[in-house]
Amino acid sequence: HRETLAEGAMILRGFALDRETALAAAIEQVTADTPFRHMETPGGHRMSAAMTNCGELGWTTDRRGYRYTRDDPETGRPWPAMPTVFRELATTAATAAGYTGFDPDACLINRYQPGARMGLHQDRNEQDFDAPIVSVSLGLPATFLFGGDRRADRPQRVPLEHGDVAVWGAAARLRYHGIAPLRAGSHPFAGEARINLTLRRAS
Ligand code: MD5
Ligand code: FE
Repeated sequence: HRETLAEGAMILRGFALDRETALAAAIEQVTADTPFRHMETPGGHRMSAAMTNCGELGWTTDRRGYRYTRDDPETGRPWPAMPTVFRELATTAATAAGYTGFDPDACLINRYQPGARMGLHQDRNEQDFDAPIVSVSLGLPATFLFGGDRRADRPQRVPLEHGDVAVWGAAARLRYHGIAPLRAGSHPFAGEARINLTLRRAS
């Protein structure tokens, strides 16, 4: 079912569950080719979530800054193609949330192990903010921090579970957000981890 968090922000509970098997195979295929790694922030900190990408563009960070690249900086090879199941799930979810014509060219895959977190931030590295962002939660549950238009706005705590799909567009596209430190546990889909797919139109 569909839950509206705020203007432009919607959670489709369990929306990814009927594609679980295909999603697991696609994640395995991408990460076997292009493994998760802990990237470095411009400030010199190692990110606690491990990341990899697929699609034409991949989000990366290092000492030089945050950006999208066509090639994996670790290997110089293009990021793996975006699996059809990712693209179809993203466009179907966007449509269900009221955004037609979403055509993602970038999928960031985040892996959170117990204790990993993501501090409050905005997603601002994309060319235009008109396209929504679709995120797919898999494996261990997490507490999503849904902030406001300013970093200082106290975030709302929203539980996200395996199979939930969130669509962030319009007025929610630039809200501050993050993930609280992951609690230890085990889930049949991903073992002792949460995996999040973040599908975006970067260019
Ligand atoms: C995650 N990832 O659960 C989240 C899912 C990231 C990131 O935040 O940048 O890798 S995406 C959540 C999101 C995106 C854009 C806007 C809003 C939330 N929002 O308005 O709250 O690993
Ligand atoms: Fe984000």
